[in-house]
Amino acid sequence: MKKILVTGALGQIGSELTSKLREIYGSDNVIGTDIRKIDGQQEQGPFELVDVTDGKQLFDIAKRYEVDTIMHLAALLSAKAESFPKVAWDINMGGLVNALEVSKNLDLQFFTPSSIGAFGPTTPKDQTPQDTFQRPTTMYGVNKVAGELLCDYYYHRFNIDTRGVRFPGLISYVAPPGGGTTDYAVEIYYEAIKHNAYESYIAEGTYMDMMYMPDALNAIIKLMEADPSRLVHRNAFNISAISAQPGDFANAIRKHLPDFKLSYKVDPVRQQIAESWPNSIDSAAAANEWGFKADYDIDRMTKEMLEKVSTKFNVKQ
Ligand code: AKB
Repeated sequence: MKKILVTGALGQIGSELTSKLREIYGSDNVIGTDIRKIDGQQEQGPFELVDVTDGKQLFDIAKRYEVDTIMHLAALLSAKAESFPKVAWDINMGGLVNALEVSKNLDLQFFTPSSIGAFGPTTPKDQTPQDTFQRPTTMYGVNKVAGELLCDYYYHRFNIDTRGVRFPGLISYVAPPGGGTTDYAVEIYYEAIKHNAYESYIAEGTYMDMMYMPDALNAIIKLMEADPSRLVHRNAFNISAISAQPGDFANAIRKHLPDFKLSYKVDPVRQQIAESWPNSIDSAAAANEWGFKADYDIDRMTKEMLEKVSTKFNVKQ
């Protein structure tokens, strides 16, 4: 029986992952932790306040609940990390090494996400291979590459069962992302429902990889349950579903809201980050080693996002 501790459990991935894990493994077997509480969101199962930069606190909670797995999600995203690089280093690297140390000391299975942010301007832009140049130019990217290597290190050096994927921009309607470069692809749906218009901070024609949250959650669970003997790469698997630029979202939205208007007011910081990332990535290694497959393309995701966001705001489409 699995017993899983999730850090960053109230974040964009964490809030949905925690609920899904509770459905699969039972509410009492999933311990949500976060640095904050949000009323009404931590009541569905065990929840503890944990600051991941405090290694002892994380260790004590993991030990008290006798968990066998850590899913470490707590992190600052790319744009926020660019505004506060030293804080990002402390949280992203300090939190990761603490979570890996807890896994080593208690012999836990370990998951943490890397990102398309681990690539940089010298990486091949289209169908970016699994193994390629990684010279990112952002603090977030530096953290992600170092994190990928650190997870490999804990596997080789201490035999910790570390696993991970490189997430593209994740699109969801439950909890908002915060401080990412790909956040526009979530905001566009909220603004489409509220105002039938969106002003994009990412320029027309800037492609990035994206994925709908249900595919991301399925990927985490499938990778964690995969037969270890099949894993050649353990950490940082490329996974991909949708390669899109702002106009592609607008066109998909117009199939449901024909008068939807998209305009642009480019944010130079996030635009520069976006331009340093791939247009699309090749997920063949994930498909071959553990059967990764995405179910949602942009049209299927858009239909569902518009329905769910309308329901959330009680708007009739
Ligand atoms: C971000 O934009 O920072 C994240 C990511 C791609 O890692 N969504």
